Amino acid sequence: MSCHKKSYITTPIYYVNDIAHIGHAYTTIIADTLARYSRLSGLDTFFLTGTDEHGQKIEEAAKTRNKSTKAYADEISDTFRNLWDDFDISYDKFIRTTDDEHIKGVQKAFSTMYANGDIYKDTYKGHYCISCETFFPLTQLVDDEFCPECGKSTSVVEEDSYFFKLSNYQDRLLQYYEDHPNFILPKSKRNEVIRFVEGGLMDLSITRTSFDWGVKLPEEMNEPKHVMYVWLDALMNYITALGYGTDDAKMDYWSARVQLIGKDILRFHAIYWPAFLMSLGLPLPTHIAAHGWWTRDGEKMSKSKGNVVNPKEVADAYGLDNFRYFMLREVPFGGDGDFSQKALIDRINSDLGNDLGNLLNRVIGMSGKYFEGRVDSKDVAKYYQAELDEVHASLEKLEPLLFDMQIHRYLEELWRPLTVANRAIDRYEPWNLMKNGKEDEAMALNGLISAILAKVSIMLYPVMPEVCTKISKALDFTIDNNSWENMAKGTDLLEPFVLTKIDPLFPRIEEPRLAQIEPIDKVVEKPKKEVKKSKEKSNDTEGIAFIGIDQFFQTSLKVGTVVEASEVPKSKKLLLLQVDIGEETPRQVVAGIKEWYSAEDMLNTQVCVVANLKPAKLMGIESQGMLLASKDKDGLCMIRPEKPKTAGTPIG
Ligand code: ME8
Repeated sequence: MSCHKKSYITTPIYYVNDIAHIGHAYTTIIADTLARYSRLSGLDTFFLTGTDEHGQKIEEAAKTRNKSTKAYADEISDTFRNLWDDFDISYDKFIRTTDDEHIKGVQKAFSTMYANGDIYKDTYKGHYCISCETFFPLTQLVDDEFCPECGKSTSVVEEDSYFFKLSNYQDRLLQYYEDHPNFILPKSKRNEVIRFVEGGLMDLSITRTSFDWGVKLPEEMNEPKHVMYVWLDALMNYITALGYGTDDAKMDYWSARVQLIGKDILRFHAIYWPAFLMSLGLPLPTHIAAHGWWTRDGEKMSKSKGNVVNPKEVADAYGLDNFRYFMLREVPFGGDGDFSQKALIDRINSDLGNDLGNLLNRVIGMSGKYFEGRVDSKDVAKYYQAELDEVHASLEKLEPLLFDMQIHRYLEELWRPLTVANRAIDRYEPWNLMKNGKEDEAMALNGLISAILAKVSIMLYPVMPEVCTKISKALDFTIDNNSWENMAKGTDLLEPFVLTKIDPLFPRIEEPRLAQIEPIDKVVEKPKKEVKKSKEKSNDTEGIAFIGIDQFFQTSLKVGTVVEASEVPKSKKLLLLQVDIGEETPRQVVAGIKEWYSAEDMLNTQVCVVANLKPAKLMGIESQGMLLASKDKDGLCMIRPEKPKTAGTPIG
């Protein structure tokens, strides 16, 4: 292939505080799909993944397991790499932030930003959440203590620190977002970032002195006590992997085409990272694409919550390609998805089995019965031009959908040609064509169906490489840049060939294959303290934690009427409500519902209020109750009485 255009695709580098779950697999599988598509379409592609190994969180995780930090990091980093190898992830480099070249590159970046006047020394005083490796001002803490992101207790930090002049970049960043409307995908996330930056950027503390598991400052700084802030260190991996600061060997791959992340780390990638790059005088990536959460029973799956699903177990039980298809098809990119075996089985039986697998069986049956397996496409256009046009029109729409991160729509659109094919068999009835002596038409139908299967499997290959390779073998063609160019993008059909019979690709699944999806804790031993805590919680039968009726009645639930509603200034999530619950004065409730309800929507509506919760502060505002609501993949809705009730009426 003569095209040398470069394409660089990255995943986040994952923390080695615990092993991978399906959230990590999701990010990596999307990135792998993009990388495979890139290569198929003839781009010179470099795909990077790896592990993030410095910082206080890792140091503490190692300590609780009585291991040296490096030995612990080595062990967990290997589990990530082994999983990606098991999953045949087509990465070109697996970077570790403990690699020498990376460390040198980060130091070079620090020196360059310092020389450019973007770094100065001062004292940092504030709160730090170790779990999120993030500094928070007091005003953002819950109850003056707890992290607004993960709810864990923060610690007060006062130490000498170097700062990066992030505040200097506010205007340039806003200008950049405006000039590059597709920089942050999906678009809804872009608005969030813009609002945040408009709210004002504070300079960023980028070194720490209270621990030492990190990259040291460049020698010329003569500051042996300081180590780099883990996010500065980590973000630089995207360029140090290309040789930044050492041999620059692959820097011509920069800038990246797509940097894939989860929405938890959008701020770091859409604000800090571009500002660092501007300071270094390097171009910015084309897209920062942030996907949503995989949840379990509505809660974000996370290593620290211990509610995670082991991707290997799922892939072993249901097939790796099926699992890949499910993840990418089930959830619109950017939205959240609850993981369920039922949804996975439905996708396999329906989309894959009924639509795709069955079509292959039909063409195997048809060509076997009437033509001893032979397929010839010479008359396809003569008899089935309308069907071909429909198929090509669908295929043409695909590529922009993929790089716009509308992967579920890509797959949806890719299924249309399969519908055309299945419909053509039903409509033209090959058995009748044969009975009526229309052998040419029947053979052309064979050619049409085979061509559709070939075209679909080329475009599906990046998502389901193994299955599509099997289909291509049965249809005697190769999936590569040539067939992509000529058959998937172009209108070529298959050369005459003899179909090879293969076993059904998607045998029907009647029952869930995993009795219960094991929490991943079973695989890696948890620190003793946490195991005990989770045991204490579960005096349960089959996963349900029962409570007594008295315990239930300890919660005071009341119907309330919202009598005032406004937005909490500078908050993306919070509304401030005054709720009448039949007391002398209304209760002030700060509710995290602004993504789904405006203040106007809430005014004069009824809600269900937990009335005896200890008051808590959210963004410095006291909240004296909590509203009942329910959230699934389509969003959040309030729980309300079916008919109007007097404010203060008890629920129970
Ligand atoms: O944040 N659903 O590492 P991390 C979907 N080291 N994706 C999920 C997920 C879930 N429930 N949980 C995690 C870090 N992810 C830093 C990154 S990059 C310079 C440094 C995925 O191990 C998602 O991609 O906490 C998320 O952004 C990433 O794992 C966080 O991984």
